[in-house]
Amino acid sequence: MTVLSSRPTNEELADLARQARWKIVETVAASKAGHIGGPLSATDVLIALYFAQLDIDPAAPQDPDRDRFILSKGHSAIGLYSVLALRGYFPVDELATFDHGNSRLQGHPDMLLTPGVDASTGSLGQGLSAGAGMALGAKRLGKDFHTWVMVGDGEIEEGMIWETVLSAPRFGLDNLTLIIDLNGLQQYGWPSEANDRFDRSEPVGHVDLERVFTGFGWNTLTIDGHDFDEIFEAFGRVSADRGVSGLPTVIISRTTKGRGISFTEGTYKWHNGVATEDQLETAHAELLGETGENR
Ligand SMILES: Cc1ncc(C[n+]2csc(CCOP(=O)(O)OP(=O)(O)O)c2C)c(N)n1
Ligand SMILES: [Mg+2]
Repeated sequence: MTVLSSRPTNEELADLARQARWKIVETVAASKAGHIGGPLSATDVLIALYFAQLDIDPAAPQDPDRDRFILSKGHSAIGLYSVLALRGYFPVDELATFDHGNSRLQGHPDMLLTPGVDASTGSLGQGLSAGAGMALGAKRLGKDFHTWVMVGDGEIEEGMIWETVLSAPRFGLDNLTLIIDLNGLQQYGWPSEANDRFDRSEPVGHVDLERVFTGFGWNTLTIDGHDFDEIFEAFGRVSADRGVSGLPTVIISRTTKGRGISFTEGTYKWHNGVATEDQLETAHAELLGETGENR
């Protein structure tokens, strides 16, 4: 179904990711509000999904047989919109309307407004349950499509996530893949005696997620979520497992919050934020400029 004639090279994907990252920071600055760190950590995986993995057609966003993708960490909407625009779901220029009252591109994804958005999200913790429902529905209807869900690492503190982690293997959902964007930061963390403004790092740093998910009966893969070879190795294993283990797969995607721009990388302070003119210049040079670092 996908309209791309062949899979882009890693270099082409990296170039698309840089464009998407620029659109994220530029759009949020123009709208004067929005999230930065979470969208930037997820960009490479989103580009890999939309340009080389998902069986989709931007011209037929409601095709009942399309693969589904749910951005459960809905505050990263601008990251998804940037990738959807580059993939051709709507004009890239429309990103300039982000978060405006009458825009199709709201601050959190709205499946009734935006072509390519498969679930409305933003209240953290709900997307995996919705995805399991889609995967179960596909089984019941005898459809082949695959359902992908991305959650944040802070988001998995939500109890509803674990209800589905418990039940998805029981329903044999090998057509469901969970991606955890493990960027080591959320918005706020545990109170700390050493720092009365909270320790904002490592929301689940004390948890061995591989052991936990394996214990719940999931196939478990851990990757560098900024390395296209590792991303595609994981995607390949998901595809190869369809009809084999009968189990859902979790991809633990190790990433850096704010990835790609020097001043946003690795800090909770850019969970959300609006870049100044000077910062926009720096971001543009680093992402797209000839002399930039091209991270
Ligand atoms: C149920 C719920 N509680 C709180 C929030 C506010 N909130 C938005 S983003 C965020 C932090 C999420 O951290 P993480 O899941 O690690 O996302 P990322 O690091 O990818 O931005 C919080 C608490 C929310 N959107 N939904
Ligand atoms: Mg996080």
